[in-house]
Amino acid sequence: MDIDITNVHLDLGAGRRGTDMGPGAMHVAGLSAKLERLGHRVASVHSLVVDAEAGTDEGSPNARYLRVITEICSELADRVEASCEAGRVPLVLGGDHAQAIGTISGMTRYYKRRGEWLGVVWVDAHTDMNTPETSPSGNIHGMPLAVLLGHGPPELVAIAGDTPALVPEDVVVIGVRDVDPSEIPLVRSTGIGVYPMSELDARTVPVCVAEAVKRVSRRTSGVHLSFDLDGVDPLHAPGVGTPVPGGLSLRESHLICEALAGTDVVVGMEMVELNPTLDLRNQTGRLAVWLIESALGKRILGRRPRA
Ligand code: 5AB
Ligand code: MN
Ligand code: MN
Ligand code: MN
Repeated sequence: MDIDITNVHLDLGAGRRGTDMGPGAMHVAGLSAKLERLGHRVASVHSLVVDAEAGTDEGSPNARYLRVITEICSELADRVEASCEAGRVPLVLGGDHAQAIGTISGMTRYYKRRGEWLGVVWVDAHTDMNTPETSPSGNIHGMPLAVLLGHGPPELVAIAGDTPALVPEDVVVIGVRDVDPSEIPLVRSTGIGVYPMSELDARTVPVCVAEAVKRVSRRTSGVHLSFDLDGVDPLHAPGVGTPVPGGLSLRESHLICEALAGTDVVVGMEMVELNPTLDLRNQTGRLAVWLIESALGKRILGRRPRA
């Protein structure tokens, strides 16, 4: 694969500062060298930063920093769309999860234009389906999936173009264990696929993951993995701003990545919500890189031969 890395130095979508340093921590953990060792080529590395002046304008408390988040997501969407256009794989390093609005809108602009669909696997402790009307915090990182399905601030929805980025049947969220009562109606009415931890426990992770991958690949031209590190149990991923106990184990997290890599459907990936100020000796940063390797083809007994 030819990979375009974009570092998104954004933390204004979250309630806690520090995810803007996430990309640096993943680079310190050796990301580029590890990708090259897998046989990929890092075609470019580019950084996006928040406009310093706009970053002081919090705006409405129901959608904090909407203006600056719209700006950075629009820029990100342009870059990602260009990567797809050039046949390269966008790898976006976060940054808080609001960035997914830019990443996924950019990707689906490319697919929609060709009359094709993009599948999304969203690993997360949360469903990220709030809108300014339902959000308990006003933090936009709790809203990106709603926006990508066409709900929420119109300027964010519009980054995908005339129609919403995603269709609910092409979306699954895995690892869920903290949903706000106020966002449940939208989760239910849209009909996205949700795998809460309780269902993963009852039906087993491999069965659910296989089913989830099948759902998002059924009619799509490729799958994007939006990986929120708080999906992983805080025991293994302490460096996140909104930790929730009872999450995915280390191996279960890899299994999701390996299952996607194994079916050759991955066309894009983002790793988000890494907050190095809360991490322990870059433990979560190193895990993030290891998970990216798994999603992009790493195998314990060597790289799977390319077809
Ligand atoms: B994350 C909460 N639902 O909306 C909200 O980390 C948390 O991108 C959102 O999944 C967590 O503020 C957003 C309480
Ligand atoms: Mn999230
Ligand atoms: Mn989360
Ligand atoms: Mn979080």
